[in-house]
Amino acid sequence: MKRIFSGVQPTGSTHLGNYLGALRNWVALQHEYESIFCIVNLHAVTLPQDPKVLAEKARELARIYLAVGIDPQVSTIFIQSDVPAHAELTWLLNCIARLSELERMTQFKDKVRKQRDNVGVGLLDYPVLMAADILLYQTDLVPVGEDQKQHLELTRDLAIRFNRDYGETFRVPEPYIPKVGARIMSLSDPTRKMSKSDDDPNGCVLLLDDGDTVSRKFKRAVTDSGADIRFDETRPALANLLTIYHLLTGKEMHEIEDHFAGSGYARLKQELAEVTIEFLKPVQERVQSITDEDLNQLLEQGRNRARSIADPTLRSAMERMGLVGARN
Ligand code: ATP
Ligand code: LTN
Repeated sequence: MKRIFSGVQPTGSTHLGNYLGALRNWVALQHEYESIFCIVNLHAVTLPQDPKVLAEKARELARIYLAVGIDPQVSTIFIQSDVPAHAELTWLLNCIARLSELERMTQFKDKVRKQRDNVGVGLLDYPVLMAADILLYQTDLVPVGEDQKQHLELTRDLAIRFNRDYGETFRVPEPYIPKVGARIMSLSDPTRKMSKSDDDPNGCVLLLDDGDTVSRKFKRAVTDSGADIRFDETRPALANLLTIYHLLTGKEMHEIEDHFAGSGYARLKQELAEVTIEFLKPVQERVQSITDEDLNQLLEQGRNRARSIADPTLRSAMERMGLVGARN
C-alpha cells in the first residue's frame, strides 16, 4: 500500500482553509493509502510560542484531526516532538541543503518581511525539517494546500541529492494539491490566503467558531463589483465564497448559480453561513466528546507506530553517511 504523510502546525486555530485545502483530502485518501498525520510542533517553535498554550494546542489539533474524520483504526496520528528522528534527520539534510535554496523559499521571505529583526535560524531551516518529516516515512504522496508546493519541490530535490551522493535511501514523494480549494482566500482580503497568522481575525473562519461568529464573519466578507452570483475568476471575493459553498455542499457550480439566480450577496452570505454552521456543528461536538484518556492512548500508539517506521530510515541514512560503526 502506498503511503501518505502530512501535518499541520499547532499554532493559532485550525480554519476552513486548512480543512478545505488539506484535512478534507486526508480524510478522503486515508482508506486508499497507509496514512500518517503529524502535529508539527517543532515547526511551530520557529516563531515564538507560549509553552503552555503550545502544548494545549497540540492536543486540540489531535482532537480536530479525529473530529473531521481521521479514523484512528486506519491512520496514525502523532506529535512530531515525540519522535526524535525528525530533528536528527534534519541535521543530516542540513548538511546537503544549500543556503541559497532556503533563502529562495517564498514563505521564508514573507516571514522575514513580517519579523524584520530577530529572524531565527529555525525559520530558514523550516523546509528542511519538513523534508525530514516526509522522507523519514518513505512517503509516496503529500496532501497539502497550494502554499506548500515550493517546500515539496525542495523535499524532492533533497531526496534526489541524498540518493545520488550516498546511495538510494529515500523515496521521492509527490505533492497532492487539490484542483479546487488548494488556496482558500481571506474573507477580508481576497488577494491573501486565509491564514492563522492573519492580523485581521475576521478574514478567517475557525473550525471552533460558534454560530454567531461564523455568521458575522461571512456577513462582513468583502465582495466585488457586479451584483449577480456567478463564478468568475475576475471577481475573486465572490469566487472564493462560491468555492467554499461548493466544497461544503458538494453541489456543482452551475447548480449553485441556478440556486442563487436573481439573489444578491446578502442571501449567498447568509446561506453560506448556514451551510458552514451545519458542517461545523458535529465537528465541534466530536471535539468535545473525545476524552483525555482516549487521546493519550491514541498519541502513545501513534508515537510507537511512527518510531517504528522513522527509526530504521534514520539509521540507514546515518549508515550511508558513515555515521554508524565507528566503534566496531
Ligand atoms: P500560517 O498562515 O500561520 O502559516 P496556516 O494557516 O498556513 O498557517 P499551516 O499549519 O501552516 O496553517 O497549514 C496546514 C495545511 O493547511 C497545509 O497543508 C496548508 O497548505 C493548508 N492551508 C493553509 N492555509 C490554506 C488556505 N488558505 N487554503 C488552502 N489550504 C491551506
Ligand atoms: N509546512 C507545512 C506543515 C508541515 C507539513 C509537513 C506538511 C510540516 N511538515 C510534512 C506536509 C508534510 C504547512 O502547512 N505550513
